[in-house]
Amino acid sequence: MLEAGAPRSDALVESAFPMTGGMWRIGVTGPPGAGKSTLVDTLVRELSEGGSRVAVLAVDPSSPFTGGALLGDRIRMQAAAARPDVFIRSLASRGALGGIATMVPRALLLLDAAGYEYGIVETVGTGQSEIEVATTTDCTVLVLMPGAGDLVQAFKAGVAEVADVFVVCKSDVDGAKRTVQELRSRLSLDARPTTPVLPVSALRGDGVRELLSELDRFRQDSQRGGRAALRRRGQLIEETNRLLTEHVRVELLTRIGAERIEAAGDDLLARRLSPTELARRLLDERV
Ligand SMILES: Nc1nc2c(ncn2[C@@H]2O[C@H](COP(=O)(O)OP(=O)(O)O)[C@@H](O)[C@H]2O)c(=O)[nH]1
Ligand SMILES: [Mg+2]
Repeated sequence: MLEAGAPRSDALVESAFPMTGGMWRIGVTGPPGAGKSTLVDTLVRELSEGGSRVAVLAVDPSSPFTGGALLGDRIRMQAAAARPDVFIRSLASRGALGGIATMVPRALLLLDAAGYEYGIVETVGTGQSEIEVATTTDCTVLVLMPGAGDLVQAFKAGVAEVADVFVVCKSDVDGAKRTVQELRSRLSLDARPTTPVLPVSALRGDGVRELLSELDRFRQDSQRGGRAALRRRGQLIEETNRLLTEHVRVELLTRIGAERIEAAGDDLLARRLSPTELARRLLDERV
């Protein structure tokens, strides 16, 4: 329903809203193939075995969920997914009405109201919309592979800026140690020396406990210091702004008649009319 952008979903989200706020939302982002799905599998298993209800939204059509995991993992994961305390869903990142950035927070809200204690969102951290998704969670984990390429790219694309915890996945392969060191010194240069950088091998299970306790520490710190509430406050304001912008745009276009802009195409191309002038004229006659 949310994916179809049905207006009825507004009513649903509105009635669910007062019951939300209990879920802790973790964003897991990083380049394709970094090991995100495999890591999420592991986290889900650990959390659900610990007695928590976990919901996962995977916004990554290129890598089907558990697609990268070993066969044994996959079978275990399917068993986990069949349990009532685990919810796993892939969302198509293209073609969704209102875009993925508005859909994810709404889907999380409904899962929150349904009583899931953890909401994990896997996104591919390459584009702006993925960064947006990452910033609608309480904690953002950036997963990188050993090797300098990912690292440079993540800082260039701005994904590194929104990361609260860094994971160097596949710590069982060559070069992982070096990547951890490079990442740490890069973060020191950026005046973020305390940002955690953790080597993890989802395959072997190395570092998973450490990651879980780091995530827990982050949660406690940000809840105690009031940062979590402040972040959520900002996100809710941001979401309202996004909805308003969209409503105003649609309303305005409906009143003006979107086809009139289309009709002026030749005048624009021939330089008889500039986009600024056209926009001003349409706005003027509306009042
Ligand atoms: N050696 C090694 N390979 C891993 C590890 N985690 C994931 N992989 C492999 O990396 C590939 C991509 O994993 P996947 O989880 O699908 O990556 P995603 O695209 O980031 O979700 C798969 O072939 C995995 O088996 C790990 O800890 N060590
Ligand atoms: Mg994946």
